[in-house]
Amino acid sequence: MTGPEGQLIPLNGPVAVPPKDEGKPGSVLDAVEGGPLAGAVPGIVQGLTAKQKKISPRYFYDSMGSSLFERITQLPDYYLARSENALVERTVDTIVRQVAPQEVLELGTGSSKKIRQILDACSQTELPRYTAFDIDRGAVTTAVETIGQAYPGIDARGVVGDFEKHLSLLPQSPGRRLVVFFGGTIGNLDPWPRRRFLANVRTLFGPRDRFLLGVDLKKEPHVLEAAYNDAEGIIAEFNRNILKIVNRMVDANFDPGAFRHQAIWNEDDARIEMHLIAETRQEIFLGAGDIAITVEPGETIWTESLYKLTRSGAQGMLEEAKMRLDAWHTDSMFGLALAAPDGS
Ligand code: SAH
Ligand code: AVI
Repeated sequence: MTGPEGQLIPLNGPVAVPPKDEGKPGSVLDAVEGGPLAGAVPGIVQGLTAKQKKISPRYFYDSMGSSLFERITQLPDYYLARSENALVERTVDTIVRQVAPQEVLELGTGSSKKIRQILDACSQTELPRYTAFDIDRGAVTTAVETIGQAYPGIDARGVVGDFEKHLSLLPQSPGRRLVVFFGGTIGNLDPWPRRRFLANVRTLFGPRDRFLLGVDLKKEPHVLEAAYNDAEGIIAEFNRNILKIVNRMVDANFDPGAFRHQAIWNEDDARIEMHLIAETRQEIFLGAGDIAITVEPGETIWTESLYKLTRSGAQGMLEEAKMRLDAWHTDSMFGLALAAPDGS
C-alpha cells in the first residue's frame, strides 16, 4: 500500500516484540515491552514543536479522561453513545446468531459497557473468549476484571496496545472472531492512518470472522457542534485534561486553566476539530527544561479530529480494505456496520 506521496506504508506498523505468551484467562499482556506509552515521548515532543501544535487523541484516556468520557456519554446533546447503544440493542441477536463468535475482540474498550449486550446475547453455557484491547492499561484491567466477574466461566483477557501499531501482535483467536470497534473512535483517524488501520484489521480475519464497527454520521453542523460544546463544560474539561497527561508524560508545565476549549465543524474535511486555545502567552518546558516552546495568546493546540462519515463513505473505506459491508443499521444519526472479509 502506498501513501499520499507514494511512500510505502508498513501494514503492521513498526516491528515490535510480540507478547511472550498467549496469555491465559484473566491475564493482561503488554503488546510491546513497557506498554504502548513507553516510546511515546518523541512523538509528543514532535507534535508540540510543530508549527500547528498537536497532541494525539490517543492520550486523552487516563483514569480522569476515561471518567470524563463516561460523563460525556450522558450529556443531552452527545447523541453518539445513546444512538450506538440502541442500535446494538436492536441488532445484537441477529449479529450473534449470524457470527456465533468464539472470540469477541474489542478494540478501544473504554468502560466495556456496550460489549455486555453482545456477551448477553451469546449462549451463557458456551461463552466466547473476550479480549479487551486498549491503550489505557486501567481500561483493560477493569474490563478483564468486570467482565470476568459478570460472566462466570468466561475466558476474559486483555492486551494493552495501540490499535494503530500493534494489532499484528494480538494472540491467535480460538475460532470465529468478532472484532468490535465501538464509540465512533474510527472517526479519530485521518484518511491515510484510517486506511492503514483497516488494512491491519483485515489481517485479523479468517473467512468466517466479522467486523462490527460504529461510525458517526455526517449531519447538520449545528447538531455536531452542539455534541462537542456542552453547556456544563465537561468536554472542555476532558479536552484540558490532556495537558495534565502530557505534563506527566513529557515532564512539562502546561497550565490547563490557561486554555479554552474549541470544537468547530470543518466542512471541507468533514470533521469536527477540537483545539485548546491559549488565553495568555506561555513558556512551556518539555523534558523538564530540555526543550522550550512558546504558546502565543490565541494560538491553538489541536487535540482531536472527529471525522463524520456517510454510509457510502463507510462502505467505500471497508471495500478498499478488502471487506464487504454485510449489514448496515442506522437511526440516521449513527451507523453500525457489520463487515466480512472479501470472498467469504
Ligand atoms: N468503546 C468505548 C470507549 C470509547 S473511548 C465506548 O464506545 O464507550 C475511546 C477508547 O479508545 C478509549 O478507551 C481509549 O483509551 C481507546 N483508544 C484511543 N486511541 C487508541 C489507540 N490508538 N489504541 C488503542 N486504544 C485507543
Ligand atoms: C472518539 N470517541 C470515543 C469520541 C467521539 O466523540 O467520537 C471522543 C470524544 N471527544 C470528545 N468527546 C468525545
